[in-house]
Amino acid sequence: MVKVPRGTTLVVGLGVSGRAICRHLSRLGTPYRVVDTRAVPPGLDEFRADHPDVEIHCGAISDLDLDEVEEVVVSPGVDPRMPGLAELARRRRDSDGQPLLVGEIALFVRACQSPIVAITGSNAKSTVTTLIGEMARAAGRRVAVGGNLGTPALDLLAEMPQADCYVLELSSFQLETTPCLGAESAVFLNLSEDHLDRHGDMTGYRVAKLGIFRGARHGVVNAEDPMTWPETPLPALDRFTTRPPGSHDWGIGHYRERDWLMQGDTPLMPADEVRLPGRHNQANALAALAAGHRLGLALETMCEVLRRFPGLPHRGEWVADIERVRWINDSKGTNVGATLAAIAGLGPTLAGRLILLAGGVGKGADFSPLADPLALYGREAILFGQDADRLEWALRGYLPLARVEDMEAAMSRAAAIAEPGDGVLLSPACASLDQFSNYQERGDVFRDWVRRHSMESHR
Ligand code: UMA
Ligand code: ADP
Repeated sequence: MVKVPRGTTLVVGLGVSGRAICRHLSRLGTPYRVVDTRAVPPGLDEFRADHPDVEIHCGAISDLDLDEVEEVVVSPGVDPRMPGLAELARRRRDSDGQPLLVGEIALFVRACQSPIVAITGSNAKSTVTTLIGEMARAAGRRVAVGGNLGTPALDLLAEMPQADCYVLELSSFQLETTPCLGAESAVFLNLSEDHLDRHGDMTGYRVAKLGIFRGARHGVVNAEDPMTWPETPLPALDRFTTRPPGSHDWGIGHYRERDWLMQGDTPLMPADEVRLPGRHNQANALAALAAGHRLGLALETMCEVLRRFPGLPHRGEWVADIERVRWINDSKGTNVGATLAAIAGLGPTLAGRLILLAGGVGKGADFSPLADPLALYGREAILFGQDADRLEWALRGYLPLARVEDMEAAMSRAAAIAEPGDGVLLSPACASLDQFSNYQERGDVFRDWVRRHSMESHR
């Protein structure tokens, strides 16, 4: 057994977050070692070259003697219930009684001097995080944006130590290892099935997400989704809905013969002037407004951002219209809730029918909620990847299905069967890791293929 000496911190994982944790500890001058359960973690040689003095153990955590370890800081992709960690996760430090095992966000909270706006939910985290960041920037604030999206949280502290506020997208994995976040505003957008392979069931998943409210001074929750509501009262709470709002809520009401975003009975802007398409994105806009309002950002400035923000790549991204067939890249649709929103957003706008490209790693989800909307709008679902069988069982009898080897074959088939007025939607309801490095790569492959196909059709 390799002993981790007294006073030494153990970093678990050498991925994007793990390397950011190491950089942070190096800056603090905290002695640390690294373990990664993979035989060859990505970027190992580069890390060794940059940190020649840091000891790295590749292999089982149970190979280490951690009796005297100072603190264990786990990467988000590492399950704190895994063998070797589960027992540590129950222990407290002798020095201050704090949990012995924490995640990167606990270190962030310890070091951060400015207000934190935190955003979680099963879907729309990145969109709302980016919107709030853009709103704060437009209002002249020095704002740093990152977390589960973009720059790892701990690197933000080094890049922008004097930020007026930090806007962080946080996953359930990050929240479950954060003892007290203490956010100025904590936004919980929605909850639908995801990551059940890690959290066991919806209760475990929700409990992890509720960690966003620990120590929060203000919350923003979805009035239509009680799963997002905190279990214990917060000092202040805002609610958003896509229905006419209650007196203090943010919602959508009828005014001058149009739908408007409203705060209580005050109309803010016509809903169809929000540049992001679909009702789900209007909900996202309202959540961002509520959090921005808490920060004291002017409503007018925030509405201007909503009028111009074009959305992020891979989230309902329009790629091309080819011979009157619309191709949409929603590769970030990695769970059933996101794919439902994409179908509900695109389906009613098409003159023809929708062709869905789906499949990959299902993470234990139930795919049956996709059946009815696909029966309503779908021409065919083209299925590929590890959980194609499970998708097929859930959808059989509701619309025509095709099974193909991979996404490229799915795109060829979609091009062959699409009729003018149809839409081809890549919204896989699954993670990509069986056939791609990540959802970005999957979306890039889709986008490149569609652009090539578009050029060929113009020749
Ligand atoms: N792994 C091991 N052994 C280890 C360490 C990691 O097998 O010792 C595996 C994990 O099980 C996982 C993979 O390596 O399959 C990556 O895990 P990681 O914790 O090293 O991941 P990072 O590279 O640090 O990236 C993480 C987030 N990934 C996860 O939570 C899985 C990134 O979110 C995030 O952008 C990054 O930190 C910066 O904070 C990605 C993600 O998919 C986009 N997040 C999930 C989601 O959005 O649904 C939660
Ligand atoms: P996250 O960071 O939570 O994954 P993103 O903003 O990246 O969120 O969007 C992820 C997926 O969720 C995309 O496929 C997007 O089209 C879809 N989506 C966006 N807003 C909503 C919403 N309010 N409800 C459900 N799905 C949504």
